[in-house]
Amino acid sequence: MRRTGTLVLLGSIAHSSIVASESLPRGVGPEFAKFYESKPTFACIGNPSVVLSSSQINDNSCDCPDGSDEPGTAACANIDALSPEQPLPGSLTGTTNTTAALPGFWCANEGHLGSYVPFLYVNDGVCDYDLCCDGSEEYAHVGGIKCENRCNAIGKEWRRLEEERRQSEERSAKRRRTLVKESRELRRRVESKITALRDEIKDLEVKKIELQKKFEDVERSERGKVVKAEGQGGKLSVLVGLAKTRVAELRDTLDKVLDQRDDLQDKVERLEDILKKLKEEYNPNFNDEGVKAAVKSWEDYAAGDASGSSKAEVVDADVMEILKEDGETSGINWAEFVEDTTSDADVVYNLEAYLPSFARDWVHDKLQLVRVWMIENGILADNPASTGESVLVTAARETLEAAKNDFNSKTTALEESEAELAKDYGPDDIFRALKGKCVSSHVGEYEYELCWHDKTTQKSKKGHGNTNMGNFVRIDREMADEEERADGKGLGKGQRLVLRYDNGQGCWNGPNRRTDVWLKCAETDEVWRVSESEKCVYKMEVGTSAACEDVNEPGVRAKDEL
Ligand code: MAN
Repeated sequence: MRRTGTLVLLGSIAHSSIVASESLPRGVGPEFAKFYESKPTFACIGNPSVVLSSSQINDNSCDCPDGSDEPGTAACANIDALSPEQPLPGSLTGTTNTTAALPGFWCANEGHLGSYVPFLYVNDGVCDYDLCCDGSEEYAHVGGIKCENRCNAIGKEWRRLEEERRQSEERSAKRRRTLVKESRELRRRVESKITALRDEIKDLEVKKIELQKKFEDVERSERGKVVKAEGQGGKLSVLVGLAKTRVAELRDTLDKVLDQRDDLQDKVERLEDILKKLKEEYNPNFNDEGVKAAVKSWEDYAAGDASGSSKAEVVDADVMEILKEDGETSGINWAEFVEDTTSDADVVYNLEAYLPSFARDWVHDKLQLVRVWMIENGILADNPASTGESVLVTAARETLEAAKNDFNSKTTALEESEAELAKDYGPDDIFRALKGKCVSSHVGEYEYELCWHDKTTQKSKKGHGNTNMGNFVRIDREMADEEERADGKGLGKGQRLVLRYDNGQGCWNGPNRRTDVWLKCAETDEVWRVSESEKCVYKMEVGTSAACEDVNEPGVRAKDEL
């Protein structure tokens, strides 16, 4: 049919009960009825100064400059905005400046929707059922044509399709509501994560200051500690350290006493020799009382010595054994005690080795705290590490570092969450629920994939690998101006959401690939078509319920309506 596809439903009155009254002239639509009330005269609608007799209405002669005297004929079709370009041969005005008062010939279409038909189509010998299902525009039966009234069938089919469309719209709206709900929940989770992180960071700030102070205090007090290297480990080890020092002192004293004894023994021997000599060489006949008494005392001393003393003899070999340096083969092997670095505290630490790895860090922290507490309260001895840093200082430093690391990672997580919350996820935050999900479609030699708020990809069906067509940047709005498609899978006319994906894989000798993803409301998410208007600049047309109108749930008032 010649007009199919170019027809425009003019001023459709979406209610079949609104029809022009019987008394009105043919072709007058309901909204113009008031101009045609039965009067002897008729004033042109757009030019009321031009007054005609009522009999001039629909007399097939265009008398009004705006054509309003011919609502039911094609006589004024030349000034009809829907007619071909002016001026036409026979045009009254000869200009295109005239504005037609009426939008067209009114077809009441009872049983369907009333609509206007361009005046040019009136009595042109063609049934225009798309606009005039009752066939009333061919009332003159030009060339014998008779256009039967098909409004019942056409109206019924239209209502069926309309019902289908309405149901689909409802399903789309329902899915949209589900997405909005999911998005709200996701937003709520990010918000509560942010609140929790802010609290934790605040606590960690305080904790960091406390731990810094504690670390400095511990470091200071540890620097002044006396019991260090010798007395490693627990109380036993301290005792061993003290005993070793004591034994060394005693051995030193014994050594000196022995030297003194030997000196004294020398002296005694020399004195005995003198007295022995005196006894042997003195003159008993010489009456010297002093010499006689000395000899007598010597004889008594010598007699006592010869009878043997009951005193225990100190055996030199034994003393020499005692004086030998302690080591593995003699005396006490101190190393057995001192070199054993396993301290009482280590026993506590070793418990960790038996734990599963996921619990180890947590338990380590707790044990560290317990251990420090025990050391501070004198229950455990401190255990200097090989670095020379005491365990107490190490523990304080590690706890401080752990708090700092925790603070830094939580600060980063907070920044990420705040940025995430500030991102544009479209009306009602709806794309938050879709983020990371993908839809794809086979077009030509490629499979094209759209991942919401992530990237677009061109996948070769011949196994040439995937090409990034852009990474998500932002959401824009643009006007679409395309014919509606019969299957509804097209952008149509009106404002549409456009997702920009930029900076994809570089194009051979060209810019980086980018994609504009145009969205139109649909029941299911689907990539309808992909085109490459310029090299490596792609346009994806996608149906999704995320792009549907923000319609409220039936029976539920929106907040601002209350
Ligand atoms: C590939 C595809 C095409 C693109 C050319 C550019 O073949 O990504 O879409 O036009 O590269 O060289």
